[in-house]
Amino acid sequence: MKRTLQVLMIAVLVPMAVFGCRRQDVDTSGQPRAEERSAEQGDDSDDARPGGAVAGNVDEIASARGLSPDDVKAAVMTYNPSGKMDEYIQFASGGHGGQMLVIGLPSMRLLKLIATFTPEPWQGFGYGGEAGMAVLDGGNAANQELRWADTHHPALSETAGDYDGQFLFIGDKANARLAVIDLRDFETKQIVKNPISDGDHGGMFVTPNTEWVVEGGQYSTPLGGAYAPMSEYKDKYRGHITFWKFDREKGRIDPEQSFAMEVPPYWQDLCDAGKLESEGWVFCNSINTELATGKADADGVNFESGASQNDMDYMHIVNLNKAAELVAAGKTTELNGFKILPLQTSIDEGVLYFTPEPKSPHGNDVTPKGEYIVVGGKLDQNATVYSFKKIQAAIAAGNFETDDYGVPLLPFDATMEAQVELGLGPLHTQFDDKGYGYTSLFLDSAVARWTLGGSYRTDGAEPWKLVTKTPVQYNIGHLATAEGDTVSPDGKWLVAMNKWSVDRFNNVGPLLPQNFQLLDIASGGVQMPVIYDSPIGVGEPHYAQIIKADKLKAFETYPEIGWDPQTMAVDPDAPKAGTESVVRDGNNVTVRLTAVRSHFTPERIELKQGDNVTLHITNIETARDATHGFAVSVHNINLSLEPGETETVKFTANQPGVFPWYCTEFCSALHLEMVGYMLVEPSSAAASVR
Ligand code: K7E
Ligand code: CUA
Repeated sequence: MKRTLQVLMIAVLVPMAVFGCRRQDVDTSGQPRAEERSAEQGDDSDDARPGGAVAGNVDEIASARGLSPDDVKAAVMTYNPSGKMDEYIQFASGGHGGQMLVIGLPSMRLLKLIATFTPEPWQGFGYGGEAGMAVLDGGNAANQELRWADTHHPALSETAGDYDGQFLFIGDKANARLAVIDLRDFETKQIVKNPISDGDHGGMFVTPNTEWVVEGGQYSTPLGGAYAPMSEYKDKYRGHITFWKFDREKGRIDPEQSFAMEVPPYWQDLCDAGKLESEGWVFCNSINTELATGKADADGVNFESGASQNDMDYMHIVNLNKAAELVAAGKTTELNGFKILPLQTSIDEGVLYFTPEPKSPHGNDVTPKGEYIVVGGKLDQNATVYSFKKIQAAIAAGNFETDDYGVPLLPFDATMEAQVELGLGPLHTQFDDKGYGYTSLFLDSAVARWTLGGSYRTDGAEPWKLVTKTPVQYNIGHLATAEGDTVSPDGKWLVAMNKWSVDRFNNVGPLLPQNFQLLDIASGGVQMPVIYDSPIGVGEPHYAQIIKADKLKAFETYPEIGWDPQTMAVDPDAPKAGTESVVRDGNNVTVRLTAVRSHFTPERIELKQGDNVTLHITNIETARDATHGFAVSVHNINLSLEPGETETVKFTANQPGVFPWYCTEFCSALHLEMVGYMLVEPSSAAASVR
């Protein structure tokens, strides 16, 4: 009866009051039907497209807007009319926004921002929902609640070296943490804090079957949070490369099975996992092999020059399979309950080698078949290519000296395959399906395309040679090509992730957005034109990966009513329609709520000041996009309940008064009526005055 009345009310009220337009029909949800929605929007059109035909012809419009034929081509290549999906999805770090960006290619439209390390109200992440709070708290340091991150390198899970579309990992450089996102619902499921270090940079990179997620350190400190003065830098400070074990079944990192390698106190930098030929090995570049300790008095040397004295730093070459065997055999020590493979053990057992790399190295990218490693140099003009075979030969021949810590140092000439002169400040390299490498040139503000050698060259072109450069605007860091760091790059699209945008966008004040520029690397012959500029105004992204969209198989709604996204199963305790209740046991009150267009059940919660409240709420909708919010005024509570989802909030009703709660998603015509009241009766007359 109640339901019938509601439907009736909606049918009467909606066309009059809300949409106020003719030919409007409604279904029981209070929404216009899809066919009518598009017809309504295009009143004057004779085609099915919203907005109808474009006035004037293309040439006139282009000329009026001052667009060149190339501009028009670029527009046609990137424009998605309403309803057309993108072919690729880019997962980009959101930099110090602590989030992940999901961007469609080639349209460059921002599809979503995934709340990761930072509370985010739209997704109800970190605003009372127990699951999200637990995820965020999992990333706390010993004595500090952490609520932001500097995200650098996302890593999509891989199967046999190819993205499988299941999971996404992202590292936090500021606090040495790692987050796991499940791509079934694009939600963050786990954050883990490195127990032995508070900083990293060389993560996250996965091994070809995602057994391990690699986190390389950066600014060395005494491990485990110990104290030592900088005068004891050489002896007491250490770097780390941490290997997190991923349990794909559970969709979680297993810290118990994870371990860190102790390495010398150089500043480890980017890592990459070997693949195919080099599978089982990991490579990390490093800086500050000078062991600079900075300027704190007149005699000191600042890091900027102190850590740039040497012509060569050391690539770290790690036999991960061997390291894992040693860990399994118990050859570890423990620090803060975490397994450590001691440096001396790695040296004795042939787990760690170095080879020199020029000149303030950065970037470390394994070629698709795994036989070369490409390293940039921030103060160099070459990309330096190392051969995995040559590295192995040098190891086998015992062709090495040792560094100051006794780590075998393989001679540069013995491991280097080629140096490719590209321009100033080569950083990061990606690949395509035609045997080319693409390297970002920070100082040049350009993207270089160059020929790989060896088995990649079947076209007779000269190997290891610059082919072309495209200027980008400006100061490019990473770049990403479609599946460009997998065993089978697609050879389409390149996104230049530029640090500075300077004059590219309208002035929005002194803090400028970054600039993602889309380059067409597939259809322009030798040239790689920039065809789209996309401002990124939420933090400074570093790396991104681009996956074929059809590999992603995300839920459209949660599979069943009462779904707990944390366990990815139905919560047996989830409120369902007809089981709603408010149950008091002393001063513990359990509230079981449901939400559906356009009401909560129940709509009144009567509490006494001091009650401990546990509130379970289920969105019992099954329709796609029928999300409801749940926000309680001045309690810092806001949930986002996607269709089928169950959430739990716990709080103490300390504050007497009357607190409306309401749905924060405009879910239906009577969304404003989707409200409830929480009444908290004061414990005494005095307490009722605020
Ligand atoms: Cu070059 Cu953190 Cu990968 Cu930035 S790093 S650019
Ligand atoms: Cu539910 Cu608005």
